[in-house]
Amino acid sequence: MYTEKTIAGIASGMGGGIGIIRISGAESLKIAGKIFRTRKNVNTDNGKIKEDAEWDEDIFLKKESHTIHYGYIVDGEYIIDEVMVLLMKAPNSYTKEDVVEIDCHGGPYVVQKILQKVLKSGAKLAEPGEFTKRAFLNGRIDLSQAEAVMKVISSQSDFALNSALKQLEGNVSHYIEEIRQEILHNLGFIEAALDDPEHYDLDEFREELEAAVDSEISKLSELVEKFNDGRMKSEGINTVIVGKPNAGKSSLMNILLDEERAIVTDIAGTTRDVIEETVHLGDIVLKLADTAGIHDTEDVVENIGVDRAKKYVDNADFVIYVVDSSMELDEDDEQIIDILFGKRGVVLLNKSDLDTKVSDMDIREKINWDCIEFSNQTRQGLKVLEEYIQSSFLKGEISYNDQIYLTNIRHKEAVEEAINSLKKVKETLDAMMPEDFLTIDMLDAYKKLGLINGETASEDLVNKIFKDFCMGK
Ligand SMILES: Nc1nc2c(ncn2[C@@H]2O[C@H](COP(=O)(O)OP(=O)(O)OP(=O)(O)O)[C@@H](O)[C@H]2O)c(=O)[nH]1
Ligand SMILES: [Mg+2]
Repeated sequence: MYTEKTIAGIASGMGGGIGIIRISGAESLKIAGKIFRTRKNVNTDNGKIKEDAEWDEDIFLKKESHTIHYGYIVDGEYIIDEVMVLLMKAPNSYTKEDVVEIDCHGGPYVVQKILQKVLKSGAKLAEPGEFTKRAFLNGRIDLSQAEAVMKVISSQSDFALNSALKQLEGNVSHYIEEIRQEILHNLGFIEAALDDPEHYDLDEFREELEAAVDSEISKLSELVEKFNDGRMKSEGINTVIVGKPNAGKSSLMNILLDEERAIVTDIAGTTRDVIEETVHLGDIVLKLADTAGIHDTEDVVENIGVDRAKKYVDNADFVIYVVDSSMELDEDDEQIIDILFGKRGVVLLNKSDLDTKVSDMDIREKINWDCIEFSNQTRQGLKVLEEYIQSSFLKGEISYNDQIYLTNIRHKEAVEEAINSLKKVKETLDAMMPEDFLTIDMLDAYKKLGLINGETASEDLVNKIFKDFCMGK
């Protein structure tokens, strides 16, 4: 069992009606007992504790696990707040340690004051993610499940929540673990054959091994292939709005957001930095970025914005190219189209409410993207655009079937590295190289996959992962 100092932190978000202070560790029941009093022990008229009343600080040590106790948190002779105290004794708690949760009134001042009192009574302030880290170190959940906790918290769509919950249940770890066990099994056979060539014939085994490695590579490759799909569905589609100055990009951003988020003026070069917002379109989430109009300019600030816009296009899953169709295409459009090649996207022939000078044909001569006649003013084409994006990314309905999705880049990288090692195993087999070469690469694949559930993760990696957690989790 991983034992460390008792930790405490605020587990609730700011501003709710109820605040939660969580304490975990061997001292947590004792600490809570010190600062708690029941109704009998306080005088609510003057907000003080009754001096003559007896108090047993070990009260919670004697209470059953999973019970709730009503009373007051006190500081010296004064009451701080009226609370409920929840006891979850080891090992039946989030961290597998003794855990106490204090439910108090949700005001930031009161919550902080109780936390300070808990800290003064012997607990240490929890680092971000430290509760979950203890759950991991104490073996209650594995690393991929710990990461899923954060995904549940940051979910912004049904798909995200659903895949995070499945990961939390351990479906990613189980799937990977099955493949690991297969590798381990084969590895065991090779080692046995090397030790005892009389009883194990490796030559016969080669074919079987090759087939096994092929199937492992294909299962893992499928995970990698689906990664982008899973990431987009779960975290959102990185969507970038580009175009020349004054084309109507910020106006489009505002319409999609349904609020006046970006500044819109008739002055070219209004948007200078990238503005990012999240938009929900039915089941999908767009991470929308409005960028500075791209054109040749001497203006230093504007130029930085233009460079930034280009970088966003590089990383985009989807690009919305806004063209002011009331003006002829020019060299700046050529420059924009150059950076769009190879990307996925759509062209909006904007300002269709004015006299139009650009048609789909003019665009199609230059880039093979679909065009939508559009107007921010009359909202012509808005529905078409929304449906276009949805149908481009949702092949059918988003389904919540049993498919395993990797949505974490760390997992994807580990899988890719394992695939590389397995490919080396195949090369060794094909080249009829000595068997001990096989074991090195197979062991490597086994270890790489072990990074996902944390079995082979270094302390540094574990610390790095939990650093990104929120406070109190
Ligand atoms: N008639 C008409 N005017 C539009 C339309 N869309 C935008 N505008 C106008 O065009 C001007 C520029 O709009 P913005 O949305 O600021 O354009 P932008 O592409 O963000 O421009 P920069 O930030 O300078 O790159 C504003 O005066 C808008 O009111 C449209 O569909 N029809
Ligand atoms: Mg703008």
